Order: sequence, then structure tokens, then C-alpha cells
Amino acid sequence: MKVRKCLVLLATIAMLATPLSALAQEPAEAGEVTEETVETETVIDEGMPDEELPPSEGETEDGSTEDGDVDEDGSVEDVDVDEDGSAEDGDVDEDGSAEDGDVNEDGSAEDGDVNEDGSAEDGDVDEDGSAEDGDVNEDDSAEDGSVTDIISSELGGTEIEGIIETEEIAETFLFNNVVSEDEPLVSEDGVTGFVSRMYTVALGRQAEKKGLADWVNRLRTGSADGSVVAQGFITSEEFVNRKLSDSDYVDVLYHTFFDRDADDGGRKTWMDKLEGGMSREYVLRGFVNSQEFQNLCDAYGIKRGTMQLGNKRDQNEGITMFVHRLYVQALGRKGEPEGMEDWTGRILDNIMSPEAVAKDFIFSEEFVKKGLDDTEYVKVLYRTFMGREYDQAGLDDWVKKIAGGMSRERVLIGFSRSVEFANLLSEYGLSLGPISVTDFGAVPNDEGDDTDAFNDAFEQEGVDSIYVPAGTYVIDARKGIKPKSNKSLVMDSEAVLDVVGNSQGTYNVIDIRNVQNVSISGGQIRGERDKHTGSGGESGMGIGIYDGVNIRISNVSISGNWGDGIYLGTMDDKDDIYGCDNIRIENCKIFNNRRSNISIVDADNVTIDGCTISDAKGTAPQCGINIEPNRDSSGRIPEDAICKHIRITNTTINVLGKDDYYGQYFCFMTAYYPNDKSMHTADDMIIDSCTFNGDCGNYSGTNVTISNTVIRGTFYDYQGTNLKNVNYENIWRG
Ligand SMILES: [Ca+2]
Repeated sequence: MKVRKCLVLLATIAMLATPLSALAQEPAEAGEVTEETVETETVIDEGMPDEELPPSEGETEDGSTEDGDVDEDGSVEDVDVDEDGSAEDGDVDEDGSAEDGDVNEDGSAEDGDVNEDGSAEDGDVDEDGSAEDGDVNEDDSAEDGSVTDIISSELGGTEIEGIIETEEIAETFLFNNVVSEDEPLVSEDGVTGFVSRMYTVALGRQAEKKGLADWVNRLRTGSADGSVVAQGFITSEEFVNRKLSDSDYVDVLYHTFFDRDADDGGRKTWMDKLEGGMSREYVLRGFVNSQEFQNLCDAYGIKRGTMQLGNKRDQNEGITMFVHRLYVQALGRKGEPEGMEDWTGRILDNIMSPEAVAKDFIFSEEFVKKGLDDTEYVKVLYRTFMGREYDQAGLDDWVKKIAGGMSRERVLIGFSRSVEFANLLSEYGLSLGPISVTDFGAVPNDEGDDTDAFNDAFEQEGVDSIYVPAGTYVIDARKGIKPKSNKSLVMDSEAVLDVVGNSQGTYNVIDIRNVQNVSISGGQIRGERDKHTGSGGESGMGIGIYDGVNIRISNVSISGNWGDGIYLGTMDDKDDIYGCDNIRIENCKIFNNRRSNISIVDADNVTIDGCTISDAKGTAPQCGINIEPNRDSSGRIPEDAICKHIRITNTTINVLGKDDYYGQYFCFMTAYYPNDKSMHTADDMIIDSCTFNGDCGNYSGTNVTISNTVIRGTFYDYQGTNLKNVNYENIWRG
């Protein structure tokens, strides 16, 4: 066949301005890169221009490489190597390290949804339309390493010359093999068709012979793979200058990589990603790393390779789309690339929580400059944090609160801590972290009082877990920290509640009163006994629990309080409130409190497990654990005040004195009533696997069992305690 004839055919094709794939009798389905495709490409190949054609617009006539990374002619030298050899274009690992094949850098869903069988029925990259698919190399094992190996060696410098050599080879190839009138420019195969399609479909113009030959040669020799070609064309300046719409961009990717029209479902999936803030490179990667493109490459006998992206915004769809959403909802615009990169990186690298980022958007200079009034401000919060328009009652309520003095920041927390925002976050694979007490104005390590900040956090609607970062916080026990029901205080192990000195005989540093489902964990409560300015009273408690239900205190260090470390009691013996129920004190260190380390006054179902309790001293009875309900006006203990179901396990108790008189310096004691052994303080009590370094006494507890325990002192037993495997120094049965 004569070349001239073919040119006529090509010109006809060009005039029709029809996507080349449309010239196929039917759009090739994914994976079926067989006869139709080859036939199409045969037509193109025959039609390749010879050297008499004028250079295409933008073609570098001298073939020079001075532009460094993006060649206008799309030829070999550019594309994958930046001018400085760096990798900021995101297409290669800077170090050429071995992440290849790890397409999902965020660890998100792995493959499985990309046409696993390579079949083409759904025609779509995504079987389920979900976000993760399409971008994963299912069989990364096979291609693993190929791209990075090639590119890293090029980046290394020596192969830069190699590229030039490739050009020379290509020219040689051209002169030696192409010039003859009776032979086609290049052999008629799928590789040539693939590269030709890159020019005609991606760049919208005919290939110039040199660029075409370069690419074909590189693909054939294995010095480039499909992913490299893809990035070379789709990220080239010439391509970018086409300024395609998102929709056209996706269509071009379908035609260049899959050689077919987009199916509706597939186009929608990719459009959703683009409209949700994902980059075009991210979408490109989905095509390059897909099974369908793999199948096409297999059919052509070339390596597909694996495309990688280094930008933060390309690592995790959920994070990127969440940040994009903040731009749109809060600022009313799309994010600029630098901003998208910065914010996504902060969430990705756990520098900031999604909630904190959202808050920064609302308090950004750009947002504040909008000058929204309170009503408009709240409306934006509805859209940003709840993903919906306001309801009138809710809007009115919040506006009223602002008018009443609530800060905009507090209002925002009401939204950012809502179930609706938590649900919205979960759609992006994100979650609410615990809110910090510093968000409410607490400042560690300064002299300023932090008590109000703790209480503001507990009062805040929507906040169910309050985090206390490491540092020292000043607490005024006269006010006390007052946890609310269903809330947790989570303290860093290096968080210290430093109680400021006062003169009161009664206070609670943490005052848990008539609430349920409260957890206090971590941190240290350092009481004020050494700074105390009064002399009366003995009820300055570290943690006072009054009529609390389902309360857990764990991993807290509690020391130096004017009264007890922990006190379990009731607000009022006379009314219908029956004290504490289901209290767990676990893995705590409780020491150096003035009266007792733990007083159990009115509580059922108490578990003390894994604690170390030491050295109560200052005012009677100076016990580790003292069980002693309050008596009524007749001097009796009411039946409902008896503490039932007490469990003390795996706990060590140390005391400072020994046997001064009954009930002083005891490791544990049920209170002693010398004249009345029928007075009962506890019922159903189990002590197991404990070490008591000092005296102990069960004067008034019924149904008490002690097992597997060492008592390094005297055990005073007035109630016939059931002892199993208990070692004691002495026993005194009264
Ligand atoms: Ca402070």
C-alpha cells in the first residue's frame, strides 16, 4: 500500500473530528482488545504521516529537550523526569523506593471490585460504584517494581543519557526502517495504535513521526510502560492547555486507556470523585492502575506499570473530599491546590482532627471577613456540620443563645459535637476524636485557674468525652469539677490536676453527684493538704461520688487531699436516694490522703481492682479502705445504708502505723462498734488476691470471704469471716 493513499484516509478521519475509537465497528469492550481494536489501529498506522508533513502546532522542530519536563510534542525525553530530577509532580517516588504496587497508600479498600475476571459486562471500572475501585492494581505482584525501577534509574542521572540514546536509536530506527516508501512508518501493531491514540484522542492531533517512534520504541524495549506513557500525555502542558471540562476529561481517559466510550455508571463514579474534590491525577491513576488497562496492555504485549501519586490530597479520598466540602460549605468556593494539600495533609498526618480543621475554616480570616450576622452564621453551621438546611426552631434557639452571651465558638462546638456531624464524618471514613478541655479555655502550665473550663466542657451539649492533654491544670476545689451523666474525662497520664490551697473542711476536687455513666481515667489529682490554710473538717475529697450510678475511676493517681482520696456516699441519708451503685475503681494509685484513702459510706456493688493504696495519715481513721455508713439520729445504721456486694481484688494496701487502737491504720476495715456487734456496715464482701501490709479488721461485715491473700499484720475478726488460703501474722477473734 502506498503511503499517500493512507494520508487521504487520515485526513478524512481528521475532518470528521471523530474519536478514533468510534471508528471501530463497535466500541471495544474492556479486556477484549482483539480484532476490532487491532483493525482500527491498523487503519491509523497506515495513515501515519511521513516526514513531508509540516510539524504539528507546538512541535519542537529541533527535537530539543530544553523544556525539561513536559515536551510539547509529547516525545520521550520529558514526562517522567522533572528538570531538577525531583518528583514533585507526584508521579514517582522520590527515592524510587519499593512502594510500587501499593496503590492504596491510605490502606483503604483493596482491590476486588475492579473487574476481577477482566470481563467487560459492566463495562465500568467500578463494579459497585464505590470510591476505592478502579485505582488498584489487582495483580500488583506481576508488575511490581517495574515502573519505579525504570524511573528511579532515570532519575539517577546515568540513564538520562540513556534516554538521549533512545532518541538516537529512534532516529536510526526511523531512517533505517521507515523511509522506504513501500513499508509502513512503523509496524502495524497494537503498541503503535496505543501511542497513536494518545496523540489523537488525548492531544487531539496527529502524531508527529518522531514522538510516535520514540514512544513505540520505548514501549517495545520495555524502557517505558503504559503508565509512563499515560502520564507523559495526560499530564503534559499540551494536554492541560486543552482545558477540557471534567466530563470531557473522563471521556478522553476512557478512550485513551480503555479504547471505548464511557459507560454511564463509570462516568458518574469518576465525575463524583472530581466534583468531590479529587484531583485529575487521582482519576488518571484509577485508569492507569485498572485491570481493564492491564488487559489492554497484555493484549499489546507491553507492561502496564503502576502509577503512583505523592501528593497528600491524593492519598485518602475521604479526607480530601471532606476538606473540599469545607471549602464549598464554609467559604463558598473550591480549594486552591496548595490549600487542599495543606489541610488534607494535616488530617492525614494526624496533626489536626477533622473537627479542628472544620473549626479553623469557620474562624478563618476569609470566613470572618464575610461579616455574617448571627442568623447567617448559624445557617452556615447547619450546612457545614450537619449537611442540611436549618430547622426554624433550632435556628431560633441558637441565635437566642448567642444573644444571651454564648460565644460563636461554643455554638460551633454544639454543632461539631452533634450526632449529625459524627454521622457526616463517618461518610468520609472519619470520626470525632475526644474534645480537649483546652478547647474550652483551659491552659496547662500557667497560673490561671482551669476549673471553669472543665465544667464548661462537661456542660457542652454533644460533648461526651473530654480529653485532658499532658500538663498541669489549676483546680479550685471549692468549685470542683462536676461531671455530667454519660460523659468521660480522659486524662493524659501526664495531666495533673493541681489543687489550689483553700481553708475549707469540705470540698471535692472532682464532684460526681447524682449522675450516671461517668468515667474518669488517667492523670493525677494532687490535693492541697500541704497548702491547706484551715484546720477544721476532714471532708476535702479527691473524688467524691454521691449517689452516682455506673461510675468508673481508672488509672488515676489521687493523693494529698485534706480528707479522703475517694469517697462513696450519698447527698442525703433521709430522702429516697440510696447512695452509689456500681462503682469501679481500677488500677488507681491512691496515697497520702489525710483521713482515709478510700471511704465507702453508702454504696452497693463496689469493685476495687488492681489498685495500690498507701499511707493515709493525718486524722482518724487513716485507713486504706474504710467501710462505714453514716448512722441515723438514733445512732443506728439504716438497713438501706449497709454497703452490699463489695469486691476488693488484686490490690495492695500499705499503712503507716500499726495497732494504735482498733480501727486506726488498717489496710481495710468494716467499722468498729465496741458495744454492739449487731451493727452491720457491709454485706456480701469478697476480698481476693490482695496483699495487705498492716492490720485489717472485719468488725461489722456479714458474709465476708477473704481468699488467696496475705495479711502482714493482725486480722481482727468479729464476724466469723470465711478465710481461704489467707496468710496472716496474728488473728484476733472477738
Ligand atoms: Ca491553667
